[in-house]
Amino acid sequence: MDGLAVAGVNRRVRWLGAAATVATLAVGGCATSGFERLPSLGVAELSGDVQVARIKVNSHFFEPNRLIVQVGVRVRLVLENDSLLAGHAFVVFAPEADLEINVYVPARQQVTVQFVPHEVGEFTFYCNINDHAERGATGTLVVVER
Ligand SMILES: [Cu+2]
Repeated sequence: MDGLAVAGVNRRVRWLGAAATVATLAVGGCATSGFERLPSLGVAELSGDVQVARIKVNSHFFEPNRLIVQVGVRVRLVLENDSLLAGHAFVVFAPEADLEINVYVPARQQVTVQFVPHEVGEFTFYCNINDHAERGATGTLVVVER
């Protein structure tokens, strides 16, 4: 029973990965247009009883800015800040889903945060440093059924 459920998720994950690749190729030429960034998709990877994901934090964006995780499974999220000087934050404020994260990532460092998403849904994440969120440093954590 469990094995079948995991296989189904893996199939969906691969499909999403392929869709993300196509989308990235299609919009490659518009990367510096200054318009709102299109979604880039990340999917947490199950490793034993945790799901592991990585997000790059920047003054203008998160990469990926749409991260899919499974409900009820611990997430180990590695936040990488490649900025030379600017610190960034990764903030989720969704008390209705028992999900509150506020992590500071200093310049040129990476910080790992762990949490368990308890509710299915879509939750905004953003950087609360200066005007980074207004400049595009926002994204969506998508919590899906197992
Ligand atoms: Cu920032």
